[in-house]
Amino acid sequence: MSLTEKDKAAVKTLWGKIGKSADAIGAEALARMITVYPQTKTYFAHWPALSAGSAPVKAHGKKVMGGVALAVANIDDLTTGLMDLSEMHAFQLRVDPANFKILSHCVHVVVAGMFPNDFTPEAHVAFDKFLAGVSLALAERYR
Ligand code: HNI
Repeated sequence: MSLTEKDKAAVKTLWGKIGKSADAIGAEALARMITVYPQTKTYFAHWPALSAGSAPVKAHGKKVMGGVALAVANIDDLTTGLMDLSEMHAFQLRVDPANFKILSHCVHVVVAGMFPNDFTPEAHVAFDKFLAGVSLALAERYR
């Protein structure tokens, strides 16, 4: 399942197109996640507002996509690059790693909707492998 050099290049090309919209992508993906998979809301119960477009949803969407940007920068070694984030999700936040797949799916849906021309089948498969790799790296410290 590891990314080939071709996959890495495709992810970087896609990120070159979508990266500047990362905040909007993150906010929309997070809003979708809590709407479509309401069980994920338990992790954000301490926020004052949990609706789409609310300030915390926007702020957190931006943070999450900052994590994705970090992953793009560390695409050759996701495990090491995301170790601190994995540590935080495992021990402080205690997020069930099954949720990484759910959020990845929401990010896909949003990118496909916002960038239909850039989200070619080739970009899609590379991005899918990449986000699966990100999820695996984030799960590293759970074991
Ligand atoms: Ni996640 C905080 C990145 C998936 C719940 N998360 C962060 C931060 C980053 C981040 C970056 C901020 C860290 C810091 O404060 O230094 N999260 C990511 C990435 C993914 C992801 C890259 C997957 C692609 N996180 C998830 C999922 C959930 C989740 C799927 C729960 C369903 N994350 C959290 C929570 C916080 C968090 C909760 C703390 C938020 C807060 O401010 O209270």
